[in-house]
Amino acid sequence: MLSNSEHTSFVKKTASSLGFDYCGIAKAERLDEDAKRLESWLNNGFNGSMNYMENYFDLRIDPSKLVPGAKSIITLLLNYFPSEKQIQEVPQVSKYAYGKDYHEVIKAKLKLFLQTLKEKIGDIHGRGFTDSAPVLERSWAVKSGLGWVGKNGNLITKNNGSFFFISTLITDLDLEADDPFAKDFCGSCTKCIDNCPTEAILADKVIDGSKCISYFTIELKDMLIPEKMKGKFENILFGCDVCQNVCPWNRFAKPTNETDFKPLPEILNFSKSDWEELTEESFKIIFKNSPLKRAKFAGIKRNLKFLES
Ligand code: B12
Ligand code: SF4
Ligand code: SF4
Repeated sequence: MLSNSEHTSFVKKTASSLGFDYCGIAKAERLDEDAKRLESWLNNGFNGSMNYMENYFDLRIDPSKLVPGAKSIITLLLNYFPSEKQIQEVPQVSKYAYGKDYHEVIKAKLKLFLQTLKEKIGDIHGRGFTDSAPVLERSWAVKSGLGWVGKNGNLITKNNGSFFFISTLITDLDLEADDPFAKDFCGSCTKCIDNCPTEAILADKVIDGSKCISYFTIELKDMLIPEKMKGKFENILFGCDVCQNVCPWNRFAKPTNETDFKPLPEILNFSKSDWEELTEESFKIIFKNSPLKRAKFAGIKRNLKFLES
């Protein structure tokens, strides 16, 4: 039988062999401090119309409610920083959405991860999540020692910045935990706050989700973008990277090795009129496996219209 430390190094090796850029481990425990932050965020209505954020509060703060007997949270980061970018003059798509939908890409990796652990270690239980369940992913990433939450709300790594997806594997396997990330390297910088086009970044790392361009362009289903936001989006079509683009730590971002995140040629090459002339039929074919399908064709057209008005 292998020791905890041998299990831990096997977990880290498996993470790297599956292409994850970072892997950290935390003891499974209730997130009491985060519960207070989440409660206040919800009480302030910062979730806007994202009603799903109000559901399963208990599960969000207690991993053992998602995996009975949970002992460890494995947090994995996957870099999505692209090697090629859109030119500035066309409607902008957030970098996370350049390639294949990360939910699908990461789900497949997590499945394989768990299978590999079971083959090596035996009858363990676990569930992998990325954005797919009530899990406070950024908080676990800090607790696993991977980085700090910046003033822009994002998890930032000291070596490669913040253009990473986070996923977690909650398991009943006992592993050696990493030290939580205790420092904060934002210092006196306020670039993200100063540059956020809609003043969605508040004090103490709180983001008013209901004012974020990412929310308006992706999450606001079947609704018009409020008039008072007119003229604030510059030429942002889907998602928003402003608070990450201006962050000095993202000077250290390196292009992803994940071939599934290779940018769709249409995203790199579409002109403004290509977006305007896009039909629903072509949208469904081109963006079949893309995060853009979350906004649907109607959402993309609404966003385009909003930029013109
Ligand atoms: C709802 C949501 C949104 C909403 C609301 C944003 C928000 N800040 O809450 C909207 C649609 C606006 C959004 C936008 C974006 N999102 Co989003 N989103 C989520 C989701 C589903 C839930 C987040 C949540 O629980 N919010 C509630 C607030 C209260 O929690 P929180 O932001 O996570 O903050 C916690 C920690 O920061 C912690 N915290 C703060 N300070 C400290 C200090 C310490 C010491 C500790 C331990 C913790 C801590 O306190 C909070 C509560 O615990 C997560 C996936 C997930 N399941 O976690 C992705 C997620 C946070 N989003 C992600 C991304 C990539 C984005 C965008 C960059 C996408 C884009 N380019 O358009 C933007 C960034 C906007 C921003 N500046 O935050 C990534 C973040 C990756 C990273 N490096 O941080 C996640 C983790 C998805 C993923 N699986 O990769 N998102
Ligand atoms: S993603 Fe854009 S709108 Fe949202 S907080 Fe960052 S800069 Fe502001
Ligand atoms: S822009 Fe500055 S303040 Fe904002 S997250 Fe980056 S380092 Fe922190």
